[in-house]
Amino acid sequence: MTPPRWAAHKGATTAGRQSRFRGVPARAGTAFAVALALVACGGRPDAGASLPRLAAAQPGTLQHCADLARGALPAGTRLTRVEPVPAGTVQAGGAPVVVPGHCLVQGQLNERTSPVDGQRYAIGFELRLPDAWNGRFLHQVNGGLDGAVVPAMGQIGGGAPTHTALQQGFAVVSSDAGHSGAQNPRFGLDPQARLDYGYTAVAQLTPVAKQLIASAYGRGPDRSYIAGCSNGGRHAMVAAARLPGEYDGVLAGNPGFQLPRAAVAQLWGAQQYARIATGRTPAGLPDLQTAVTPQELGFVADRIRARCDALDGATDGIVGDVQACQKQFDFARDVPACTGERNGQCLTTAQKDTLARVFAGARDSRGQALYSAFPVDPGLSGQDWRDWKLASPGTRDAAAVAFIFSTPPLADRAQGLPFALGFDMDRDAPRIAATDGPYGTSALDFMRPPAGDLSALRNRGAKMIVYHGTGDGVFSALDTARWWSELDTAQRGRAAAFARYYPVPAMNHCRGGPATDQFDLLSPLVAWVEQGQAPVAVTASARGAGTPVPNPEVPAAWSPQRSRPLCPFPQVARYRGGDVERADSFACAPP
Ligand SMILES: [Ca+2]
Repeated sequence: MTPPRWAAHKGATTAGRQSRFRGVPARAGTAFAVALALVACGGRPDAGASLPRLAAAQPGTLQHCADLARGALPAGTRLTRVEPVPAGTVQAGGAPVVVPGHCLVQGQLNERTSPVDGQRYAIGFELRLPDAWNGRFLHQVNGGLDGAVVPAMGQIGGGAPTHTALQQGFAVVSSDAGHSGAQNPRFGLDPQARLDYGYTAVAQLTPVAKQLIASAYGRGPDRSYIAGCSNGGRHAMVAAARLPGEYDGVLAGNPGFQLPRAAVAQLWGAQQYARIATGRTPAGLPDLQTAVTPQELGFVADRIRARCDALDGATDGIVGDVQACQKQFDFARDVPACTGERNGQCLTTAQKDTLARVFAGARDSRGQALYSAFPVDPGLSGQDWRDWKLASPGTRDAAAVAFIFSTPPLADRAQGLPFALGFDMDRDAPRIAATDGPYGTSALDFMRPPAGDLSALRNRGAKMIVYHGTGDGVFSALDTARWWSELDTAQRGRAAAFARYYPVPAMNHCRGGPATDQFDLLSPLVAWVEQGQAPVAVTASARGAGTPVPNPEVPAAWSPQRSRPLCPFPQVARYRGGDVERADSFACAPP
């Protein structure tokens, strides 16, 4: 097979990169202030003091829009739409979004016909270039199986971000990662489309977007960022490892950085829940929705709170010390077993065993871990958690494993829930690490960040923020904590100098759950990269009743806009007295 095409781009952009990324030493005074802040919060005083500081982005003004299509375009690029958009409100994803005046550019990159499946493929993209530019570029990386050019608004963050990156003046690009939605999941039959989804679409679009930005503003971006959640968080983590020279700031939310493993674990989970399902689907298969009811999961969440809520110093409905809770809670001991009929206030022994097994993590018949354990967390009462555990395995995960992650693809098997329930954890799971014929790269290799300690990213002065809802039903926050701890070990205890991980207690997959899920981690990332201000506590708010985009899972007992500090792992938000609804009554403290 041909080598990944991004390799050619890498060499081609190196020369230009030297002049763009001007590292300047951090001023002594600021470094001292950062050190003080870190000491105050239990960090290391030397963290980051010796790393270069990248120059702050400077504003610019849009010089070209409609005429971009008539200028010289990057190789392999065809623009399909270029037009100015006046300031106002536009529909994006079925919802109104306020936008500044900007230039909308849509196009196709690397249009081709697959020699394997005969389908037409391209990397479809959209670039939104604000008239008043802050000098920054944001690559908005998207979720799921990709396949849609999500409007390039830069809606980055947890639930309902208050202001988009486009509104802040970023030039934003978004793509479908190399295939259309109609090609989901069958694009996995084409080896190049697999690679594009894994990492080559981001790698190839990055220099194209920068070149178009340079044409539009008369200069390229001063600073470049990449941000996304879920599979988008994975894209961001992969870019940190594979493209350390391209992005100055990386924001990865609920990252599926081991997506093939997590998807296999989803199928394994379906098999566990199938054993305790009491109902049948119309097709006669186990109805996973009957394995455990929402009321029963709410009851388990209450039992987790009973053991773990107070560990952070406040009995406030939030388990802030998620790590400590893992040692405190025991399904067998802490969840009452039903003595009669299921009534929502007990679990059967089989249900308790199943939940304990699912939280402990998927294993093959020899006991080898297939993925990660999951943190016990009251976020399991969220609808999103339930959807991932009980609905997704027979749809999204089965399709992804069959067509995209298995080598060769398992296209001839019965698909959907039968595929999930029939997937053999000993014989089939190793297919995610296999290569065969035209499929010369395994799913683990094209989906995961390559192994390494990210020193190339660190040494340039780039920064990375990762966040993860601890009530995520599909990607485990424990796996992300493990990732950060291993990075910290590889960096001799100094990973916090350039990479920080923020767990979001009880938040589900990217948003939702009984959580404070509204936050802005992009602004702290920019301040860290460009001003040397290392982030510590970052305030998150609940979206209770009456807020602009309410989250119905915010408990009625909470203030609708309850706030909490998010703390860099392994620190924990501990109560220090005062109004329990306010973030400033809590402080980030060592575990
Ligand atoms: Ca608490």
